[in-house]
Amino acid sequence: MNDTLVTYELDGNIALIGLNRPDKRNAVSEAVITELRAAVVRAHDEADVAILFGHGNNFCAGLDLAEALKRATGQTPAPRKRKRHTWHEVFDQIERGPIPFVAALQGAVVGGGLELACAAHLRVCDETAFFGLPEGQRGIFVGGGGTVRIQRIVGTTVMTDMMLTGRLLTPAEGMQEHIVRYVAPAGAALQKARELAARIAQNTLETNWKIINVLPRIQDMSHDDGLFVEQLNSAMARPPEVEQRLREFVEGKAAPLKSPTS
Ligand code: 1HE
Repeated sequence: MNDTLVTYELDGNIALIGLNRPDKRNAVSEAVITELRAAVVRAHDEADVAILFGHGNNFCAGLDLAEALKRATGQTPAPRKRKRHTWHEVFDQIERGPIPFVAALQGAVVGGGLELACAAHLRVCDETAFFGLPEGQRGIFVGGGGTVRIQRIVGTTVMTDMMLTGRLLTPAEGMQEHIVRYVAPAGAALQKARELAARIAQNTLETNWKIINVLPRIQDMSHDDGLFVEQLNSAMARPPEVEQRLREFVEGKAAPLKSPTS
């Protein structure tokens, strides 16, 4: 552990990205998002798989409510321009980037913490985990992509219940609602995530890229479009003549490009 808000470690070809604000239950401030963005970009460059976890007893207590209060009361001035919401940008980099992310979850996985977890491609929790969307109680609304990601995972009925009543889900309910795929003993979520990441890292980069980038897009398509894109992707191997054409150019044997007027 070090004194940054987000830790980064490279273990072979697996990056470990840790939310590191345990005294505030890893609540997500703008500074956390900035460090998370840097860690994710670095993992894209250096790793084949990444793990997202929280230092301490909780994965993440969601939006930093103290910062939110400052914004709500005008103590933090509103930005002059409308920019893309930083959470949307960074969570999309996780979900739609070049490498798979595994989330290791324990304790509180609530609000924006659940939204962040759901940007990962595979989630494992331990027996201490609980999942919730307390936005209703705080008088706010989900803003980290939850309406898109969480709703697709658990469905409208479950998400509506979680938001209206503030109901917290147990690990068993998390399994039932597809929030997690694995439940480990208390304290063992990160170890389980490392095992899963090591297995995922044995796949080719190309197939992992297709699994995390093609599958979710096809989910958003019609039946016909989905089958068409599946065929394109399953037949995406480069035909042998590509190498020949590239070689011709590199070796100066390709026909020169003609100007439109010649
Ligand atoms: C925080 C936050 C936070 C804790 N922002 N400071 N999220 C929530 O509504 C969840 C709010 N948090 C909690 O309900 C509880 O803290 C927990 C169930 C997560 C953990 O309970 P516990 O008993 O272990 O810790 P605690 O005593 O409540 O909190 C410890 C410290 O962390 C305390 O600060 P301290 O200076 O008094 O020690 C808390 O104030 C601080 N803390 N959570 C700021 N969230 C883009 S839209 C997303 C919308 C949302 O995410 S809404 C959900 C927000």
